[in-house]
Amino acid sequence: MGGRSLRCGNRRLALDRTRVMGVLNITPDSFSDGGQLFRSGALDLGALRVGAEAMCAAGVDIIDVGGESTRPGANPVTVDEELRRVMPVVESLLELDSIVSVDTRKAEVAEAALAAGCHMINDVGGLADERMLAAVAESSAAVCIMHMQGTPATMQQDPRYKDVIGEVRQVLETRSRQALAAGVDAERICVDPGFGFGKTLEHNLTLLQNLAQLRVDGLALLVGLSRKRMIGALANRPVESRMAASVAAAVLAAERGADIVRVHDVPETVDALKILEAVRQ
Ligand code: HH2
Repeated sequence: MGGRSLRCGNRRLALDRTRVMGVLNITPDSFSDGGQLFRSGALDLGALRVGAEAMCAAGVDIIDVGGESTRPGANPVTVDEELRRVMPVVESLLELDSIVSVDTRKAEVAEAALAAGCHMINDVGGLADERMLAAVAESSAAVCIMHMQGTPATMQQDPRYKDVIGEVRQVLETRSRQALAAGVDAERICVDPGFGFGKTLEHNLTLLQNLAQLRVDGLALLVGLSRKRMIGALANRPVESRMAASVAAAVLAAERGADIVRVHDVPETVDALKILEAVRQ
């Protein structure tokens, strides 16, 4: 069978249309959905499972489980705490039909998740942890390499670029070529410009306007704009009222070449992308 696809362990995701990655944050402090899955401090696995099943019913392609908030100013969590949050959820979700991704910057968390059978590692650190590349290379899982300037604690203090498109592209090119050289097949790699990760509103808009230039070596392109600060700034909406603007942003990103959009509002985004698909030539 021809056509582009992303290999995710024993699954293959055809990239013949824009695919949807649904966010499942296992964090008490994520900026838009933090805390909802914690009841009196303990993780509510039942509620989580119901949420994940609803995403599957709505047509999600990938569920992205994250145990550390990376919102601007967020404090890092320890490896043990991240494992405690993420692993029971990964094990539960692997019983479902979806591709399961783990959003982590830590090689130790990635190693445990890969050993449990997760299909993808979403590394917002862009392979900054030295062992991350080896962990992914030894598996057959997919990896998302995201661009971030600085670290979540300080990244929004004073982000600067001479040429934001060129610089982001350069980093994605370098890191993905390192992955290729380490033995990760091209069909297992996605790249992501990392909207809001060490970027001003102007930087984010420049990246979105020129998204097509961020396609690196034919690799899959993933984009996360959902409910972010830039969406809030443009629509003048607090975080709980950013759904419509986020869906619009996802459609625009898809039209400009995103293969996968990472979103909180799965049913609405799936519907919106059907309209785009119907008018696509
Ligand atoms: N954005 C966030 C987290 N992970 N991964 C990729 N590949 N691309 C992104 O743009 C991206 C990401 C931040 O959003 P969210 O998970 O909603 O918030 P928090 O980091 O506070 O949990």
